[in-house]
Amino acid sequence: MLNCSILFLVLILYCVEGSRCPDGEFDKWKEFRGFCYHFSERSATWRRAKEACTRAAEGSYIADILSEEENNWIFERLNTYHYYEDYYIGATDREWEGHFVWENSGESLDDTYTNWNEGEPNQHLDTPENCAEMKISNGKWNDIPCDIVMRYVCKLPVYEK
Ligand code: FUC
Ligand code: CA
Repeated sequence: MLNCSILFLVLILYCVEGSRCPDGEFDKWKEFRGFCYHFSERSATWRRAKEACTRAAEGSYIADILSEEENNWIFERLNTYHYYEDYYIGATDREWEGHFVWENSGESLDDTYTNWNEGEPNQHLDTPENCAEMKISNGKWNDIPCDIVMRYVCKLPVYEK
């Protein structure tokens, strides 16, 4: 009987845990290790994307990526959707050229995690490339001009509501 109660509680907890992310405008948010992620249907400049992420849910922001596991999970999700588009992430060096930081925390990428594509960031052809995207081809990052319009990833801590 005790075992049954414990199983029941675990089931309830699982159900509650399974629905901790908000409903998105288009897609539901997906949960991974304590965070909810939203993969936008709409496209926007990096600044608009950042604003859209902030508006999407209380406490959400344009995604930082802090580990290989997180990067792989996001990459897999993007591939699962088969959108075949690159997505903005929350890294920028618009304040200090060459010094990429995460928008939400101000932390330097060099102090957290980086997954730049080979040769990146490269400030391609001297165009200012002050924002970062995840490439759908390999999950690696590229610096690109912030006024390019593309989809974006938002992130929201599960417990911050
Ligand atoms: C590589 C990137 C640039 C741009 C170009 C098409 O050179 O470094 O950011 O995406 O390809
Ligand atoms: Ca680049």
